[in-house]
Amino acid sequence: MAGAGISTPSGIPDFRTPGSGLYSNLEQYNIPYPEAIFELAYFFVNPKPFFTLAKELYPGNYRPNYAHYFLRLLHDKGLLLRLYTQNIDGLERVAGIPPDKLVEAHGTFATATCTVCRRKFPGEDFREDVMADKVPQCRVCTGVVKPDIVFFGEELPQRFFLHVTDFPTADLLLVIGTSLEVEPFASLAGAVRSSVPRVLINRDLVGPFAWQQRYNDVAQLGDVVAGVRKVVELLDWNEEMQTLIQNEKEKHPLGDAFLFVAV
Ligand code: CNA
Repeated sequence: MAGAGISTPSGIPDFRTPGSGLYSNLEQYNIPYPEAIFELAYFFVNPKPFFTLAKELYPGNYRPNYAHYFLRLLHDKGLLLRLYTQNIDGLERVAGIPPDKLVEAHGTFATATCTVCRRKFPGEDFREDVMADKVPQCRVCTGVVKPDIVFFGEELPQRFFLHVTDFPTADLLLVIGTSLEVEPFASLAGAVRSSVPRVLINRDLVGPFAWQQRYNDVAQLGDVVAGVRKVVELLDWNEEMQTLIQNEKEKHPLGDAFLFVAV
């Protein structure tokens, strides 16, 4: 289970970290209260603030970091049952984790839907509009097109419910970079068998790690990248990580400053 904390090392602010988090820096969005940016009622009146954020997070602006590549390595080794992420930055895909291994629980910019006629489009079709600060419109009915990001009160994607059965079959749960404050995602941490170790890698204790610890829970507190690095060292996967990251660097020779930040 992953959250915004795996992407802060890539330069994307999370929500709740005081000072740097999005909730402390809302002036640029000109919204009455933080949640308004993800509320449908507000969006229909004023979609601009959401599209300002969308412009920032649209795929292509940021690069994955060490934490994403660790998850990719788990996949390469056949050890990743599923990656449940709350992130909407798409960096798991960019890191090479195939979409069928992913549950993007709070949606994605990879696709978008017309709010009027419900036609679906590839998110890429609206990149130009979003980058030009234009609210994207449906080619067919001219309705506002909303990227498939889950707003408050909207149903989670089907895949969330389809793969929830992964949890009782897992034999290790990693919880990385999340405040575990958003439901129903947060409760999934309780859905693994009680004999299954749960490993939290995060700046602080969160969710059941704070209030309902199990005897076999492990918490690696501090910076996400440092925590993941420690796990990689314990597993003796240093070399494989380096090779993977080096190969990725060669694939993306330009514009990957953030990859280097965290490596
Ligand atoms: P959150 O509530 O902002 O919590 C982030 C957690 O990560 C906190 O516990 C932080 O202390 C911790 N954290 C942040 N950076 C680090 C770091 N470098 N090292 C260690 N710990 C760190 O975010 P959640 O994901 O838990 O909340 C769910 C929301 C946030 C979802 O709906 C997302 O869509 C939304 N979000 C996503 C992104 C993104 O896609 N990158 C960015 C901002 C918010």
